[in-house]
Amino acid sequence: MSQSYNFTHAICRAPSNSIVDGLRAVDTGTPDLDLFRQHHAAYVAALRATGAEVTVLDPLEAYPDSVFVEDAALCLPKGAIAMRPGAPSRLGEAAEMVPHIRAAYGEIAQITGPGFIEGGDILVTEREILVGKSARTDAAGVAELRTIVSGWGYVVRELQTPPDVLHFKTDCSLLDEETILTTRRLAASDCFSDYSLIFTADGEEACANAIRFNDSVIMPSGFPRTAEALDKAGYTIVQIGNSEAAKLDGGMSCLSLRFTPPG
Ligand code: CIR
Repeated sequence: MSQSYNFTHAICRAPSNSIVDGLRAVDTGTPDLDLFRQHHAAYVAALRATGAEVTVLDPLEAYPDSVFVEDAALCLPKGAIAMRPGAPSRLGEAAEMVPHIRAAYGEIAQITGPGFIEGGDILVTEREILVGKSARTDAAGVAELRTIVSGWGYVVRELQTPPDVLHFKTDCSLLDEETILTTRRLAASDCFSDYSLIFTADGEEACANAIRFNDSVIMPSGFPRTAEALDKAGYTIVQIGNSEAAKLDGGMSCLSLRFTPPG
């Protein structure tokens, strides 16, 4: 069974009223909180439909972006690590996540700095952990992660997130042991030369952030040509509305921590 996309558990966090103040690269309008909640509920339902146990944490008003739980922690089969988000307004989200990952894992590790690293920059495949440096993740953050996880037997490969792309996984997703969904601009750096690739359709780059979760590939709705390509390739596609999270540069991976607790 593949450890990189088969999971028994997930942690999500309900969107807070303060989400309207969430970070965004370009202002394309204020997220509609009711619609955000509907999309979030559909997302949680899609995770649960695969048989996983999904915990939905209470909203955190002090952290407008805290619905994007992926950035606060990394959960691996052999251990969990609290991240150190590079966005100052998000730094405290890691400490908020600590008790929840500790409840699942017992002992956990923590990135203590001085570097920064966010979960959105980390793609875990069956054989390695790819980390893209970005405006949120620096070399010192990657180095500290490497020190922690190499003790658990994982290999870290440091890469570069393309300029003006928020996170490494904004532009790619794992589909199975050998296959990655990616934009052409990210793949152009040859970072995936050892993998089979499926490219997002031209003009549909915004759906590169999907997740393989058990038997489902959960992707944002509104990207029909990429959805068709994934369907033809044999994946079971579940499409979820993402218009409101997208206003805050969020997508499918950001909304959950996915893991199988050890033992
Ligand atoms: C941020 O800028 O941090 C949030 N508005 C969006 C975070 C998206 N997270 C992710 O891609 N892992």
